[in-house]
Amino acid sequence: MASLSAKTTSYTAKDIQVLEGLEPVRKRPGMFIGSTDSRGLHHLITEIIDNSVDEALADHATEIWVSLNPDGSATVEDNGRGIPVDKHKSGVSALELTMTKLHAGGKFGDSAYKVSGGLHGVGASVVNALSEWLEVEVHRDGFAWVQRYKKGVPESAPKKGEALKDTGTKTTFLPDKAVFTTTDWNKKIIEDSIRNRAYLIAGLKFHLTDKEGPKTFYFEGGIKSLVAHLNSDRTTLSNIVYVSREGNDISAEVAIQYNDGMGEMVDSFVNVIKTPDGGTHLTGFRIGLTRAVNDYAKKIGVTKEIIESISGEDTREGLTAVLFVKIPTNSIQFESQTKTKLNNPEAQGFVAQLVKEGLDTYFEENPSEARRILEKITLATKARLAARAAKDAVLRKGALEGSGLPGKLADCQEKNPVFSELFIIEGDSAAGTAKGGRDRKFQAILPIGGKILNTERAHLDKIVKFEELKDLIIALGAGIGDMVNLDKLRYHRIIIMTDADVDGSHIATLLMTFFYRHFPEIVQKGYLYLALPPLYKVQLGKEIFYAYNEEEKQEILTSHGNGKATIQRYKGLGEMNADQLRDTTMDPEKRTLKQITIEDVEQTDRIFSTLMGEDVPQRKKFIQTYAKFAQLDI
Ligand code: 0RA
Repeated sequence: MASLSAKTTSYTAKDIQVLEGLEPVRKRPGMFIGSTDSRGLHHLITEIIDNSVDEALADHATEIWVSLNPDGSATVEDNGRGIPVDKHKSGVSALELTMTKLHAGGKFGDSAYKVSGGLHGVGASVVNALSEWLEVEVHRDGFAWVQRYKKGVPESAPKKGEALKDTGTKTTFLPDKAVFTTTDWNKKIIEDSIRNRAYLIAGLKFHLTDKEGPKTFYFEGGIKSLVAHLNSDRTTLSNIVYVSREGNDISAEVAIQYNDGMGEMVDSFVNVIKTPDGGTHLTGFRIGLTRAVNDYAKKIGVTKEIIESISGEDTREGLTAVLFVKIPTNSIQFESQTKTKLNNPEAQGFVAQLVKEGLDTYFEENPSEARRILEKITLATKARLAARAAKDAVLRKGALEGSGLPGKLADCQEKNPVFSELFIIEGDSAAGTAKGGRDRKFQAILPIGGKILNTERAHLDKIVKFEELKDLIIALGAGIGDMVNLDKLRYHRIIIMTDADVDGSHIATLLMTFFYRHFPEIVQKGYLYLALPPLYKVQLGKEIFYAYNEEEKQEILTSHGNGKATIQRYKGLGEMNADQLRDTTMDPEKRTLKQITIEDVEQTDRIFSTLMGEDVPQRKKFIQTYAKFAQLDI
């Protein structure tokens, strides 16, 4: 007892020291991890993961195991060298210093490219300070060593355990509920950061285990695999061009592949941290791309007039690319607070040169693919020039014809867009009924007849010539293409109303594609909706009920004792009269609308590409799989 209490006493003195060291972290956690919400919570786990990733980048670890445990703790284990456990000159083990000293800077083994540094690189000690408890187990020098901490304070020195031959580090920690507003792990966030890291570090294998079991993330091809993944649902125009180079204080890898679509997907990373706002490395990438394209265009005799008109945007139509630069932690510069935009000036020239030379070589060695890419780019240029002319014509036409609004539009009286609704309705007859059922004060009606143009792969020049889309663009009032101005949008509720059948779903999808591609902000702001007309009318005696799906119909029947019911299945909007349409689908007091959101832009993009692209078998498979949700959940 006496010796135990003596030990406790001796640790109390040190406890105070440790506490003093980590006190600022517990006092102002936000200063170290940004926030104490879910975002801050997840910084803890990425910090620990990135320490293992550093060990992999230094070529000492090949596998990382992450588990989310039933008690809310998380474990990160690697097969690296193991954190050194030998005593530092201060008499404390290197392991304990790592876990208790703020910015135990430079760490020990020093790999040049600490992945996390400069961004979240706060060190394991911060995670330790913000954990109810943390346990670290090191396998090294032929033994297991274990040390436990509470809120950053060691319970004892590292304890030597059983003899074994392997090496590695395993950290388990329980985030402190007193610090965080939530301590629930979000698997998607963790999975995404693991997947990114697995893609960026070719050959590193991750395992993520939770109550649903283990999942492995391993991509032999590194960023080439990531580009292949991003393009997996698309028709590609070239092989993946891959180039890499190591400089003195910077290294870069780039993978590039064109597809036949119109979108641009360029992901950039600095030391495995995603830089969604780009920065100097991305600017360098664009410069290199434009120069290589221009030079090759000259070489194959594209006219001077076109070459001079090629814009950066044209070179990136259908471009999928991943750009990964590594810069030593202590010289990374990010712009301002957000830390999502790289600012190192040397990155620009370095990446520009790498991309230029890489593409020059690729074009030279693969003339038929190069020609295909150049054809696509020059087509984009020509279409852009044609669209500008056509768009000007559309706008002029609008200005010339009085109010300029399309003849088919039954507009509302309200002029404030905040209170105005536009119903885009399939078929003239349903639109006629809706005109009878609307409240003309604030509800406008625009009929759309049949299938509209598939805008997934149409250039703007074709779109503005397509009569019904032109009418829609003019009715919206916000312009089109590079002139979109949402301040001029005439309605803040745009409601697509189609029949509840296959054709109706198709038309709704085409319209959603149109908005997603040309007015993404309308979707982002939550202005786009689907109307949900009922599927059944159930008449029981004098009472009328509307059912919006099979279950509701059954419910109505059961709750009325399955009495004598007349059931009408609406095959289309046209079968309802104006009152019914108003009561079930249009009246804000009674209707249900499905708001179209962009939950996950990339996912949505993929769904649209699959639904609207040319890969018919793929589309069929998708529709069969998701038919039930296609209308509701996109
Ligand atoms: C410094 C030196 C050495 C290993 C590590 C750090 C190390 C740290 C972490 C953090 C998570 N996993 C880790 N694995 C290793 C070893 C130096 C040597 O053995 O020469």
